[in-house]
Amino acid sequence: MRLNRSSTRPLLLVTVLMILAAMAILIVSCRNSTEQAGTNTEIVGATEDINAIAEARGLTPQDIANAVKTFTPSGRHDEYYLFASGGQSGQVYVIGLPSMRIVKQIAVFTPEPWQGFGYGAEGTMNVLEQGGLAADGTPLTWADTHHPGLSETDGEYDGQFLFINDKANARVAVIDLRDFEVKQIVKNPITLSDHGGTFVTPDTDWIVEGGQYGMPLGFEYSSIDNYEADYRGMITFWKFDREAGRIAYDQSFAIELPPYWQDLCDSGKLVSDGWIFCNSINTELATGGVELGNPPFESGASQNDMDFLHIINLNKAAEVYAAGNVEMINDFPVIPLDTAIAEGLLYFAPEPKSPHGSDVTPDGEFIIVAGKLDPHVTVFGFDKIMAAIEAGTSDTDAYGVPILDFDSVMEAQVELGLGPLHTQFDDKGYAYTSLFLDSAVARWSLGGSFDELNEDPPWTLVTKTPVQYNIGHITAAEGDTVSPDGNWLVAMNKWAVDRFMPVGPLLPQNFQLLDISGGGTDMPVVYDMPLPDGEPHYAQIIKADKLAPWDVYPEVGWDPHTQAVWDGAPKQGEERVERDGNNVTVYMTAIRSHFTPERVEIKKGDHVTWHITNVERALDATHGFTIPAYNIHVSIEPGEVVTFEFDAMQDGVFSYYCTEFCSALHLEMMGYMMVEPSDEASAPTD
Ligand code: K7E
Ligand code: CUA
Repeated sequence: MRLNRSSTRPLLLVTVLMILAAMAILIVSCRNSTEQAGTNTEIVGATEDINAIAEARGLTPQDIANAVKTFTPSGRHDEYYLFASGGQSGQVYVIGLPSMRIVKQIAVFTPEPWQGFGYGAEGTMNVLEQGGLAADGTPLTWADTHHPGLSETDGEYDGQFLFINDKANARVAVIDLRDFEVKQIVKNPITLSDHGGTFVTPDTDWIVEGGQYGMPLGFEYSSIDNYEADYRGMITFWKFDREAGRIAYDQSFAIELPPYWQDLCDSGKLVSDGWIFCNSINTELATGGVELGNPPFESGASQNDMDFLHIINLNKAAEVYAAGNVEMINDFPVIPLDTAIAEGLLYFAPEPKSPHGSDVTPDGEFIIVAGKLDPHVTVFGFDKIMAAIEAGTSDTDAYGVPILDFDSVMEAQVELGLGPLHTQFDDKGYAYTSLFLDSAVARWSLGGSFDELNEDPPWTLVTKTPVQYNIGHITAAEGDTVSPDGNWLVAMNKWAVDRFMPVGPLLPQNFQLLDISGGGTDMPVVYDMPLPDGEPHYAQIIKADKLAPWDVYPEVGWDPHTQAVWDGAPKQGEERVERDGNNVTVYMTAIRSHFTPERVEIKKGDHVTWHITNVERALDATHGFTIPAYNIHVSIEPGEVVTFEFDAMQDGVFSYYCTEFCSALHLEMMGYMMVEPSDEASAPTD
């Protein structure tokens, strides 16, 4: 069904449209240069007169060019998937590029009704419960998602899995890209907040979850007066079992770190494969207390000119873990800080100044750390780091971690502007860094092997494009791989301010698409997209043809949580209601436009287990199912079997029905669950 993207027809069409657009530009700019925002002229009917439309809508030549670059006609698919964190929604957005159309929201950490996630369906309830319990004993149902990470093979996105972290509760989720559904949530057993995740190693052997705020590992209480002695940072390495499509909890481990606030991490690649790099803040060990007359965190944690880039030898750490050289905290293996130092698997390099972002270049040779409170990005050379480690150092921090000499590991510093945060890469030897305070994207030239790819001298700022406004992350097409594509970049702006029609005091985010295919100073914003959710920190962009999602589940009776057929799934012709004492089991099928059975008669107090198989094989023939008053809602995609359980605590008549408008007789796709009152005084029935 998908269009052949290598066909020349779209190209031809684009060329023709470009020529038409260019003609329109000339005419519009001659006639209408003073009337920029005029939208008074009405466009009547299906005119193909581009000049007239442009004039009527007050479009500039640049607007028309941008529109032509991103417009995607009905039925044509996008070239890229953008997987964006859904921020506080605890979910993931799937967006097509270059059209910037939202195609899906994947429920991850938060109940989501349409997908029937967290409203009874057993598999989804299990995933939520597995994700840890809140203080009151109920499953955590929200998350602060930050960094989605696509699975990789040989340093290239492979389109199989997506991981994402929850900063608020230090959790990591696994999404299977065959059906775009979350399969697993792991709760970090030793700390409460994370940030440096999720990042994967080049073959997805490990999923990195770096910590954030210092705390006593293992959730023990200790007064904040004991911060230096009792509080700690950490980094966790989750082993990924690709075959099982799950994190192997019992093959995973953590490293104890000083109680600095570890921030963003990245995996080494190619030459630096096997190493992990995390920036940090609050090496001051500030403990706040502005109400007591102490400096507030914002200044207390920003005193030092230098913080510490954490340089971790992951391969060596894995050996130390395998040798059992660990301490158990909450039954989870942790390499103690002293061991990490003694085994030479942890080093620091000074980094200016309260930095944010740590990004490894596509060749693995350089690590870019953005200054945040310094107008520079600092480039560290991996070979220089290795040489400095080899040469040894006597300098250590207060915890005994060796500190490498800044000048001997620093390759370059590039002044970009105010508030540099995150860096991405292209195929032309450029790096791109978001500038939060400047509200801009900076393009700058890399050195080393990248030097030959463009005309610009190495390590220099080439151009800046203003964005609207307060940019956080940027993400480039295939931007974290060993071979970025270099055509598109999305600026993820936190403030929209005046970009969209007013919607009250809570405004959307603004994702802006930048065309980075030209070199030099050519880097226009071509599309603004409001994202009606806060606050998606990061996203990754993958070539669409790398994914092979299922159209429908492979076989009827498919359990998405085992990714296999379940033998017990209700089959057509074998639908029934079984009773065993107070336990009732319903075997139901769904097909346009009826459920079988259409009557389920039970008694108050029964424990009900209900299975429904959607026996459809047609694309998009999803049925929903709800029982009023019982807060049950499931989505049953073609082939899928869903199970839910409940206690029939309320008697009465309940009309269950299909919630997806699946056919002309969808309204008739219903049935009655009759719950007969039972005599409370008598013994349980049967
Ligand atoms: Cu800069 Cu969580 Cu990656 Cu937000 S983080 S922007
Ligand atoms: Cu099935 Cu509506």
